[in-house]
Formats: sequence, structure tokens, C-alpha cells
Amino acid sequence: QEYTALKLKVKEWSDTAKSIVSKALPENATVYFVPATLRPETMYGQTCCFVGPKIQYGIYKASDTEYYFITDRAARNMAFQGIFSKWAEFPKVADLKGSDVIGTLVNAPLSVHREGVRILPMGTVKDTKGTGVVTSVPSDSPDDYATVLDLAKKAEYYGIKKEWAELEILPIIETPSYGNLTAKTLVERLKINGPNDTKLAEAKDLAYKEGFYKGVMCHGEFKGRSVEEAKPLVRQQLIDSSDAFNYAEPDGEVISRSG
Ligand code: ZZB
Repeated sequence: QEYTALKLKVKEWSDTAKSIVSKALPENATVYFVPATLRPETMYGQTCCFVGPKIQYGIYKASDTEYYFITDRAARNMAFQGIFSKWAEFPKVADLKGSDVIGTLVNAPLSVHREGVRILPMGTVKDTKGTGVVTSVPSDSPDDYATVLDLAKKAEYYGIKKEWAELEILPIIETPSYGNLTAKTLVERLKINGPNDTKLAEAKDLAYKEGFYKGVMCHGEFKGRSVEEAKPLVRQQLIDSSDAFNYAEPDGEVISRSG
């Protein structure tokens, strides 16, 4: 699986993270949350970024000044893809749980929300896939749409500010079957009632297919072009500006065998 890994620069840490990070990192260090995505063309629509609140993460030294917030598993994989400055080395400078970083403000490249987006909890993030960090595009990802609705509804329970989950959801891609807010349309049509609804798998499948084969960009530099055309162009633009890099998931690792 070939992902685009996006670099979301930390602008302001949550209080818990701040006390951990200030002891562990040099003052001039730049830290990025690094979500892995298959949909670089949707990055205009990022409204927040998810971590699994119970997942264990690390901050890893990628170069002299740059550090990545990812899972241990992802750091190990990256170290063997020439992403870190020394081959096979992935020095960890801090240990954090997802819950420690909730509320952190990050800059999301290309997002219409230039003021930054918040790190928020998502119960369904898998620590066995990608980097364990998931950028949220509720216009085009049904999982993300269901999660931000739930977060806003139960903000107090999740220990977040309601407005962090309520950034405006702008149309990015137009499709013939689902209009310009594919995820909202699918969540409503399939009567999905929350982030753990099993119908989300079907919604995701439908959204991927319709978006890729019939989607047309209705926002950004490639407005009017098909998603199929725009995808590699947006990806390359993000890589050229050093806001992203390619990250490959080794085969087989996510399959757990029994018996
Ligand atoms: C932004 C985005 C925008 C995504 C969209 C999807 C969609 P897949 O297809 O199963 O391989 N993701 C990445 N890592 C994780 C993880 N560890 N746990 C849970 N979800 C994860 O999944 C790849 C997609 O799943 C990634 O692409 C990421 O969300 C999420 F409009 O990034 B995506 C119809 C989907 N649309």
C-alpha cells in the first residue's frame, strides 16, 4: 500500500503534551503529526486530525531539526525507506499516548482552515495501519464525518471543546451520485448512526469508487479536473513543497493469523 504521508506542523501543544515535550526536545525542534492518506486530493478539506486516545505513540528524530509524531511500527518502517536521516535508525525522544496530545493545534497543508486544526480522538484508529495518525476530511470520508458529528455531540464526554469538532465542512469534490459532500450524503442515506456503525465499511467503499472514477474537483488549483487527474498532481505538489513524502506499507504486516 503506497500512502502519502503529510506533515502537520505543531503550532501549540496541549498542556499535557507541552510538559512532556519541553523536557525531551531541543527548543528549536519542529514536530510534525504525520498522517498517512490515500486521498491527497482531498487535503483542502481537512478539519482536524485524529489519534487513537489509547494508542502509544512516540516522537522520533527524522533529521537534525525535524521530529515526527507516529507509532513505533511506522517509525521502524520509515527508517528502512530512507525517510530518516540515518538508514535503519529511528531515535525516539519521547513517549506519548494519544490522549496526551488531544487539543494540540497543528497546521494542515492545503487545508482551507489556515488558522490550523486540532488533534482529536477517534476510537477506530488502528495502530497496525499507516502511521496511527489520520487526517480528517469529513466532506469525503464517511468515517471522519460520523466521528466529527459524534465528537461535537458529546464534546464534554470526550474532554474537548465543541468548536474544535465544528470547523466548516466545505465541498471539495463533486460526484454524480452523492453531490458535493459525499460523506454526509452516504452517512445519511445508509442511516449510519455513529463512528462504530458496521455500515461505514460499505460507505467507505462506495465513496472511494465514486470519488475516484466519477469525482470532479470543485475546489483548489485543479478545480474542474477529474479526481483521477488531480490526485497525482496534488500529491506531487505536496512533495515538492516538502509538506509530504511517500510512505509504503510493507505487505502482510496488518494481517494477524491464528491457528
Ligand atoms: C484522508 C482521507 C480522505 C481518507 C478521504 C479517506 C477518504 P484503507 O482504504 O483502509 O487503506 N486511515 C489511515 N490510517 C488509518 C489508521 N491507522 N486507522 C484508521 N484509519 C486510517 O484506508 C486508508 C484511509 O483510512 C486513509 O485515507 C485514512 O483516511 C484512513 F476522503 O486520509 B484517508 C472514502 C475514504 N475517503
